[in-house]
Order: sequence, then structure tokens, then C-alpha cells
Amino acid sequence: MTDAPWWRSAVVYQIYPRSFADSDGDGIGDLRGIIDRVDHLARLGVDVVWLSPIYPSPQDDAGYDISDYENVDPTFGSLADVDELIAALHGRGIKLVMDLVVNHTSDEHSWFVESRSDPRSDKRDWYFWRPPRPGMEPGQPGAEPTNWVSFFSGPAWEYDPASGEYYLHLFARKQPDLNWENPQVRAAVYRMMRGWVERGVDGFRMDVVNFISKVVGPDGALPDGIVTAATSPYGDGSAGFICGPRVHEFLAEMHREVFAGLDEAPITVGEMPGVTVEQAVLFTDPARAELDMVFQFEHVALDQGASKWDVRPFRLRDLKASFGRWQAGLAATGWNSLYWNNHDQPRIVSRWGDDGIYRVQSATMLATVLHLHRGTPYVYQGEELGMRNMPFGSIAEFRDIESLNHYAVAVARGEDPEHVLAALRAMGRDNARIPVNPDYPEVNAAVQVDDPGSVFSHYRRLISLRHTEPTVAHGDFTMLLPDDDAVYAFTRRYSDERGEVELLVLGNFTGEKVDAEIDGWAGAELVLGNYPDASGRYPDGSGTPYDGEAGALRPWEARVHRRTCPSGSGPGLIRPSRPGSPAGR
Ligand code: ISL
Repeated sequence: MTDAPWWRSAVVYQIYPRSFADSDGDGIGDLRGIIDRVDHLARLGVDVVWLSPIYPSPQDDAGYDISDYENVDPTFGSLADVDELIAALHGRGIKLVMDLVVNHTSDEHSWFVESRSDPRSDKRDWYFWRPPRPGMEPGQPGAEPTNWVSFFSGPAWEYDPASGEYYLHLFARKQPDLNWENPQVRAAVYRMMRGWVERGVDGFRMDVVNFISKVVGPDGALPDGIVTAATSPYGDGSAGFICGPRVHEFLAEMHREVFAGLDEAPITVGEMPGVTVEQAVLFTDPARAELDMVFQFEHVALDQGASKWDVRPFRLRDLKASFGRWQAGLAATGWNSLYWNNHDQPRIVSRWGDDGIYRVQSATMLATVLHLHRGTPYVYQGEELGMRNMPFGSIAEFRDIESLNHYAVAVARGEDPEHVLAALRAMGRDNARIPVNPDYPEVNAAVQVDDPGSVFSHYRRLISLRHTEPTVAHGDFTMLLPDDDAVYAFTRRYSDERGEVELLVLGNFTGEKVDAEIDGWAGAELVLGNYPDASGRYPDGSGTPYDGEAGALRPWEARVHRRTCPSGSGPGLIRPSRPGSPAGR
């Protein structure tokens, strides 16, 4: 598969600059801090760095409210620092992806300042300005042009008394939505993107890019949404902006205007809440030339009910059903991105692993299962160290606008503050953002990089396996044991000059020993495990003896086995011997 795009065998590392590394001791991370640690990234072996926003910003939504797309916030450094970072990364063969946040700007962006200051300005139409609902008193509850709820609580419209109109903000009121219907808006965005590409940037992660096309009626009206228990008294406006009518047209245009004809293929990933498998196929079909891959949200909602604050138990079979559908849906056309974590999610080892005595085993098991799927894996800073959620005490320790707004609204409507706090601790975005976890003497890079049994060393082996075993990047995928709530199991298969190569991946999602009799795989080579193998060694030759049992998975154990089959022989079967567990296909 030599003609496959390079990013199919790549691993991306996300840096959240505010909390990655602080070079000047002001308590906030910066570009110099990243430059100083490029060797950490090179040692890990990642191919791409995705940098969360570093642009000038009032920081109302931690930098996702941008007031100038073409500069760097002095908190983080300067354009010269960006140039130095690009050179440092490129010098080690690592590419740089920037965050592109163009569904909305900051209300302090000069475009919006001009748009707001004068209804006759030619920037007025760059945003969604609408009159109050007919017959309603402007500025009063219910007078908003639609009933849409914002992602950060409250109405998605802000009243501007000076002009008597409202502007749309799907997120914070300091994040007005850009009007992509206006061709000048699109041209300005593409021009800005070309500027970054000319600087040496290798691609973009595109913030909520499936929201850029809104459903606009002939009279300019946007449609009301259905009022649900989770949105009441507002409506869920998502049918009016998720994967709207012109989104494919806009992304194809962006591709033509920014990426077509570049010497080196860029990497583009669209963040897409609410995207379906069928839509993702269209967005990532190479023949359509829109995006390389999308971030979908199905799996990170599996332990949530009506809203993200409605925390529910996690069931492994739900995860298999979800990932299995995405793997199958994008098998022939398109491509998956694979992630557990980012700056919006709680830490995976605390969420679906065991961040107590099995922290190392469960973090490495989760990593193994994710990285062995078909798709491009994303590692969020600290995930490679098995970092935990923050042990938050009171609401005073939270900084994120989403958490703070939700707390204020929920408590005001009578919810028990302790119950609201419990949800914030489980799902709040600050878990992965706030700088220093008190467990840092135990969980840190310095103690892990030279330890072969560390989470870091395991991520390193996983990334290296993707680079050296083409079955990981290119093989097809078959889910096994869909109904088993303890063991995650699947195979990957690929043909090359070795013949037919098959990998079996097993992950124990419990802290108990579970039986896993592997039919047809007896004696198969162990390519990678998160415990030392039977000889007492990790595959790289390090490790200490462990009294393991063949056919059983130890607590949170993960294993990757390999066999090379003569063409035409059947796939391997796995039959766990635990009563009640169905056999593999
Ligand atoms: O974090 C979320 C869970 O409630 C999402 O709603 C999130 O806001 C959504 O995935 C969009 O995220 C992106 O755009 C936001 C920004 O706050 C997030 O950090 C960013 O990843 C607005 O720019």
C-alpha cells in the first residue's frame, strides 16, 4: 500500500500550550516551553504535533475565542517562536498542525468590533444579526430570534441594545458565529490559512467545522429547535447547524483554495460533534477532496445521558458496538481518527480505567486497544504518562466557562450543589487543562522516560509498532466478542510479501483475571504486551519475570499477537472459557 497517504501510519500528539511547559515561570505554558521539549516528542516517536490555539484571545473560552488569527498571544510568545518551533519540529521529522477556529471569532476580533459598531458596515453581514422575535419586547427572555440553547448554558443569542438586534453565539457570548454564507468571510479565512501554510504549517485541526453552514430560510430566518428536558426552557437548535446544507460545498471550496497543489500533502481533521458514520464517509472520501478525517463524538458520550453532566455507568459492549460501527462504516471509503482524550475530555485512565493500583496497567491497556484500531491515533499531552483527573475540591477550583456556567445555572434551578460538583469532577474539561496535579511526584515524565515498564515506554512501543508493522496502519478490522463486558478483542489482517499477516488484540477491561482461551492462536508470537511476557521480558528485552498463565488475561492486561497465514486460510478464532461468554465469530 505504498500509495497510502502518510498520515495513515502517523500518530498525532496534542499540545494544550497553557499547561504543557512553562519556560518563564509565570505559571502559564508557552511556545519556548514546547521548543525546549521537542526531544520528549521525538523520543516518544510521534509524527505530528497539533497545537491548541496560541492566537491573541481574551481567553473567555481558553483561547477558542480568537481576536486575531494572524498573530500569537504574548502570553505564549511571538511569531518568531512559532518559526523556531516549526524548524525544531521539522528538524526531527515532526509536522505541525494548527487549530483553526473559524465557526466563530472573539467579540474582540476587529471583524466583530466593526460589525457591531455600525449596522451599515460591510462587516455587518459577516455575523448573524437578527431582529427580536416579532411581538416580543427586545432584550426580554423569549425575544431571542430562535429558541436555541448555547453549548455553554443560556440562550445562543446576545442582545445588542445599540442596534436593537441580536447576534448568534453557539458557544460563549464572547464567541459570535461567523456567517459563512458571505463569500467575503470565506475568502478572508482561506487567505489567513494560506498565510500559515506559507509559514510552514502542515495542516489544521478544524474546530466544530461541521457547524459552519446554518439552515437559513429565504427570509433569513433560522429555525427553532425542539425543547428537551436537557435544554429547557430553550430548544435544541442542532438541526439548524450540524452538518448544514452547504457544509460539503464550503469544505471542498476550502480544499481548493488552500490545499490543492501543495507539494506535500497536508493533514486535515474536522472536529464534528453530532456527525454520523454516513456523513463522515462523505467528509473523508478522498475523491471528494474535503477532509482527511473527522473527530466523532459517539464513544465519548457512552457514559452520558441526556447531557454530558448526566453521568452514567460505562458498559464495554456499548464501546464495542460504537467503535465497531465506525470501523465498518469507514472500512472501504474514508478514514477514522482515534482518541480517548483531548482538552475537552476527562482523563481516560480515571474515566474507563483504574487510576489506583492498576493505573499503569489500565492506562497501557486502553492505549493498546485504541492504537490497534484502524485510523490515526491522537495522544493528548500527559496521556502518554497515564495522567489522572484532578482531585477537585470546591467550585472555586474550576476555571472552564462550560463548568462554571453549568454550575451556576444548575444550582440556581435547585439542583444539589454536591451532585453538580460530582458531575463536574467526572466530566469537567479542567481535568485535562489545569496545570499541575498534586500526584506529580509520582506521575511525571522524568521518572518514566527511562523506565521500560512505564506508560511512556508503552506508548513508545505502540507508536513504533504502527511505524514498523503495516497491518496496524493498513489492515482490515474484525470485531470479536461483541457481547463480552470484560474482554475487548479484535483482529487486523493485511497481505504483503510475508503472506497474510494477522494481529489479534486482547484487552481486559477489569481488575480481575479473566480466562481467554485463544483457539488457533496457541504459540502465536507476542508482539506487544503491557505485562512482561512469559519469559519475564517486555518485547524490547527489558522487564522482570511474572508468573503469568497462558490463556488468561491478568488485571487490565493487553496483548497483541501476530501470525502469518498462508493465503486462503480462515481467520483465527477466540473462545473465552468463562461460562456465559459467547464464542467468537
Ligand atoms: O466540550 C464539549 C462537551 O460539552 C463540547 O460541547 C465542545 O464544546 C465541542 O466539542 C466543541 O469543542 C470545540 O469548540 C469549542 C471549544 O470550547 C472547545 O474547547 C473546542 O474543542 C468552542 O470553540
